[in-house]
Amino acid sequence: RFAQLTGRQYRLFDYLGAEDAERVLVLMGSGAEAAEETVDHLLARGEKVGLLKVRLFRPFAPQYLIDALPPTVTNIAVLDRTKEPGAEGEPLYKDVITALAEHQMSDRPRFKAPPKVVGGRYGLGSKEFSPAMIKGIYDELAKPQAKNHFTVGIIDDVQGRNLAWDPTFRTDANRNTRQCLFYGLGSDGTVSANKNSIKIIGDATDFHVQAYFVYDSKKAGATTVSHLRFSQSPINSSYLIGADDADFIACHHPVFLERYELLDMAAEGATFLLNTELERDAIWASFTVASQRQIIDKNIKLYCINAAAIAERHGMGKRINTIMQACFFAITDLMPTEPAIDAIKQAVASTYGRKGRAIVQQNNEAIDDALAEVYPLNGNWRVDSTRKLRPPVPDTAPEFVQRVTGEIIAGRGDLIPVSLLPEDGAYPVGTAAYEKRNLGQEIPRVDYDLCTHCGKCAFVCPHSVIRSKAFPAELAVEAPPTFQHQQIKGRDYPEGLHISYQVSPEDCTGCKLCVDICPIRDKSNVSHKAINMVPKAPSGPEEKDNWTFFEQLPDYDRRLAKIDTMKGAMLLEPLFEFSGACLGCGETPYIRLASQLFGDRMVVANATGCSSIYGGNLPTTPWAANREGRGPAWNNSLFEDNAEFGLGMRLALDQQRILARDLLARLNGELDATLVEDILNADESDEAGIHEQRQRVAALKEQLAALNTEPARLLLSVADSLCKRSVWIIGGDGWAYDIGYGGLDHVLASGENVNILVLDTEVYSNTGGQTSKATPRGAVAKFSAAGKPTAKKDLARIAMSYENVYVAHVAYGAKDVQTLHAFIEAESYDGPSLIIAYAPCIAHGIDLEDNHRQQQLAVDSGHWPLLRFDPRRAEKNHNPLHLDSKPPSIPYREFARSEARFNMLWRSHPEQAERLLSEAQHEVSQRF
Ligand SMILES: Cc1ncc(C[n+]2csc(CCOP(=O)(O)OP(=O)(O)O)c2C)c(N)n1
Ligand code: SF4
Ligand code: SF4
Repeated sequence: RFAQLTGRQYRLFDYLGAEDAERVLVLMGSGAEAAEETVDHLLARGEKVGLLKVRLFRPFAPQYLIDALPPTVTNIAVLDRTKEPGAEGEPLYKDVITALAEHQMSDRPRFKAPPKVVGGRYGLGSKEFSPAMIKGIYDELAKPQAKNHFTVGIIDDVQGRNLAWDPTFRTDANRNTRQCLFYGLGSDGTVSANKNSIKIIGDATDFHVQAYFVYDSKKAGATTVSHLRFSQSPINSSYLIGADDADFIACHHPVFLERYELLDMAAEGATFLLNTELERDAIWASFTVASQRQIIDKNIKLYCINAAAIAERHGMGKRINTIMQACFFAITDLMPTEPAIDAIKQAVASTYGRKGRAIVQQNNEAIDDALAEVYPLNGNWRVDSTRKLRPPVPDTAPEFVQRVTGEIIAGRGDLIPVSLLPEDGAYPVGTAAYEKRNLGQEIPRVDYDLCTHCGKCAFVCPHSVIRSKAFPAELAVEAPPTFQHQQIKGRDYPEGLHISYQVSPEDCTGCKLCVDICPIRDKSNVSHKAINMVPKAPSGPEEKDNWTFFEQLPDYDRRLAKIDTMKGAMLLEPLFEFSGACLGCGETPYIRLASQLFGDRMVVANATGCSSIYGGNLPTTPWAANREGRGPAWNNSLFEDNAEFGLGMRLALDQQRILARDLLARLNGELDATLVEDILNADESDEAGIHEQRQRVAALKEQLAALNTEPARLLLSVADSLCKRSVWIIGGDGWAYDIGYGGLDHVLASGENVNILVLDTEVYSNTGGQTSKATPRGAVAKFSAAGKPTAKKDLARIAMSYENVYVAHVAYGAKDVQTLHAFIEAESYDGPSLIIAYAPCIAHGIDLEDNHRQQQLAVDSGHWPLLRFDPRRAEKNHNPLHLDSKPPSIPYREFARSEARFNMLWRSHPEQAERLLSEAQHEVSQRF
């Protein structure tokens, strides 16, 4: 019945191939499709090969497997898409070996001689599994002694387990398929437009269609590549489009011409569609030498469009997706243009209809303009460019960054040999600094005539792009001419000490939040502030030089910085920089702040969520080390066990410290007695104390190295634990309120000295905005389409019930100094601390340019009271709870109606929206 309904029928094992096959592949899953395509190709050339697809793995039915194999088989390769550490073979391989061995021992074995079986791994580490690789495996099976326990796709130059294969091998199916590639910029709509195109063509024509979408986990500015295939026959090509294969390539942003040799992917006679703002006669020169050569050699047809101008004209901002989609249909002959355009317009109506007719109208007009304005670019071309690809990382980067990180950034990660990868899995830090994303068209510039050095701009920058440093004026004598600096203001700092607020122009995302927060305006021109956005183009190169100069200036002595003031705290170097979070993300400023205050002693357990993604976004990480090589140690275990993971870090560090102190006492007679005494009684409650202890421990290590006895060596290995470490357990509300809550509660109750930072976006942001117990009543989120009917869980109140937990509720955009003080107090508290931090997110349906305003509204409406609960105050008979925000000054409605997550409900369920709003208002009033 299933077969009748779906046209698909499965046996426990499906055999395909020659009846008298000698070489047979056994595997399961999607890779079997590419294998089928390869077998068809080889059979057509008379090769005696076969393929056994495993349809049911457990329970495993060995007799059916034996029956399905051709009796002529002599060599079998069993492929597993897994690596089972500690086992002598992978699971399917071992099952097949056992089945064959048991069968051979039976009364009537089916095979004259037992077939030789080898096992191999494929497709691990996101590696491709292509017909060329599969052909390589069949070739290996033809050898008298095929390699066992091989890998395919990985360049294993350490154990030499990889098989050789010919990357130019193609199947007949590949030649009979139309293959299209689209390069888009993350969140420009390219992927959704292609999903729609596939649907249109699949519905309207008799083509079989297929699509793969490749992108990394950066939240903004990533490259997306859509691989679309169309064929008159069913498509089994379960792999990406390869070099020289694409019949159509679209480049949706000209920046890709500098990053990738896109035309390496083009087939002979392919079509190339370029979105460019350049005039016709300037376009040819914008290609690299290699691209120009490819265009000529492969007879590539060029089409161009200024989609950005059309989008701008119709008020669509950067959304060029429907424009480029219309061009795709206009210049390819996959289906007649007219019905395709009708279908795109229908999709526009159903996607954007809810947002209003104006948006639908804008898109429709832009589509019509696209059809009128896309043009072929012809010429008597010759190779005359001098352009080359921009190197993915600067040539000043360390060797590892150039040979590994840079290659991954450039999209050549699959070609990195095993020998170049770190043996222990530890990756260098601070690598996001090499990945210049150049997202901002405008960058901020400080007006030093107005600037009061308040530090607020550096405090709010979600990408740690604008920094401040204080330095003796004489160090700036050799500064580039446009480098800005002036005497630092305020009684706390000496004459001759200068300050500079400097932007890294290539890392700025142009989010404008630094300008938004600046409180100082020019009285004669109120639109001019002490910091303003200016176009990057003219000043960019100078600012780059200024940044390079700024970077080499020494950091201000941490012992002298007044870290409880905003200005002082912002003089500390951030050890979390240039993350790939969304532009204007509300989470990252909290993490950056912690890295500034405590980064050189931080140990971080990070729950899975946005913060683990932008925090450990291979190949780069924003977590960095300072000049002395000190920086946060960071790890991500799981979503659900993060609190326990961090507690384990604390307990391990404490055990090491106990051991070190014990050894110190035992070795006292052999070491400088005063030094031992001072180390054991050190006060590390401030930066000066921490600095002194580090110096003492450095001296101790020297003495221990000279001693060279067993206890001395043991103490040397744990001596660093004698210095203060600050354990941070970080994650989102989905982790803290829901999935990791049991662990969180356990850690709060443990009394151990850990700091927990909850980045509360009030939804599961990383996976697209699902409801959590932190979601406020009335908000629409995934799983709460009719508005969340229940109240937000009061995590702060639960934590306060323990009495010995430091608790803070903060919102940096509403009261920055309260946030700063909460972080300092939390870390200084010798017990569990919990900071619940309000973090506006794209999932709130707001423009993150309004991030600070939304935080203010949340606080002013009473939705997000600011508070600090410090058990140390109770010990002095004071109220431990300190409310840092005033009673609500605006109705809850004013906050709710300013965010689409609430507002949507008034459109879909107006009565429900009103009811939930009044319940939420009641809740707030009750709370105060
Ligand atoms: C046990 C488990 N379930 C689900 C997931 C998938 N997952 C990864 S991140 C994430 C959402 C995280 O949300 P939150 O904790 O609120 O952090 P945010 O992304 O908002 O910063 C989910 C559901 C997972 N990794 N592990
Ligand atoms: S515009 Fe945004 S990214 Fe750039 S410096 Fe300002 S706050 Fe930072
Ligand atoms: S928390 Fe929201 S704004 Fe920040 S990176 Fe995640 S999805 Fe983007």
